[in-house]
Amino acid sequence: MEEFPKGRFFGTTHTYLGQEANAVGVLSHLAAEDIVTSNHRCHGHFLAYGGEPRALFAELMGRSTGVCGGRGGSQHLHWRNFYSSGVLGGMLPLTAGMALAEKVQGRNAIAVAFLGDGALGEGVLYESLNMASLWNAPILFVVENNHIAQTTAIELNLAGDIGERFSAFGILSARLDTSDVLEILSRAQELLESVRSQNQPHALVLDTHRFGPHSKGDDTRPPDVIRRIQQDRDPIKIHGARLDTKIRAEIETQVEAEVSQAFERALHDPFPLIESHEDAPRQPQIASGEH
Ligand SMILES: Cc1ncc(C[n+]2csc(CCOP(=O)(O)OP(=O)(O)O)c2C)c(N)n1
Ligand SMILES: [Mg+2]
Repeated sequence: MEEFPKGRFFGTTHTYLGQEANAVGVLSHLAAEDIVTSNHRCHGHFLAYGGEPRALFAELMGRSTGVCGGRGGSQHLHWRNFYSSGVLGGMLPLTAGMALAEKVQGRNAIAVAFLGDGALGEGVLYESLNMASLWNAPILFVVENNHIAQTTAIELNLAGDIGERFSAFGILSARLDTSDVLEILSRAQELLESVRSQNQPHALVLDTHRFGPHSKGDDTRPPDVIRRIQQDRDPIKIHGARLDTKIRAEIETQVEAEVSQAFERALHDPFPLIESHEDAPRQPQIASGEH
């Protein structure tokens, strides 16, 4: 958010501040062959999946070492079995297809699809739920309900109940209103085990809060509302309070150093060659362990 106005990133950006417990709690249980699909708010999902901070920064900066060789940008990340798209709801039918393909081919992989409350207004979601349920595709749909879609509060755009949208298609759903990563971790574990063992879709609705603006400066919420959620619903504060003060400070120093180093290295990485356009790399060009 501080670097954006300096013109260092191309395109746009959507931070995951305030929602970190969701991706960490859910993705901690995944195996390497499992599939993750994500949306415009994908940076946090990508990092929780195990993506390299330097590759993410480099992608934002359009560098050849980026997640997609600098050509995808902030919203379009593909690495290993992680896929994101900025088209709201656009990944959901693809997730149904990918999960079904894994099942038909007799592999044990499952899929996790992240979507926001705003995507509940996309018709393609309901076609995807219908197919996923009918064909028993092993997917956990994770709705990150931060109660706002861009600048529109949920009260202004959502009729009815979120869980009932899933039960209408015969999909079981659970709902959690928490920013505590441990609560999400244990609930997600149960649901993912059930998706895997029963080979059918489930949903997890997480009531959460977005700390930053939708994108870069577009926040219409009153400052006192933002202050209150930052005070009460910060996953880092909630989980950090469990740690010994000294250990926490050490972890924070180490993480801050890793992030600044990743940023600096990306800043000095090369732009892709025009000639490489036909043959754009699909994997980060950073050797493992070098971050
Ligand atoms: C098909 C489509 N329509 C509109 C947009 C513009 N857009 C991007 S994000 C967004 C709101 C998303 O809200 P939500 O799903 O609640 O996710 P959040 O940003 O709150 O995480 C909109 C309307 C888009 N990217 N794609
Ligand atoms: Mg939202």
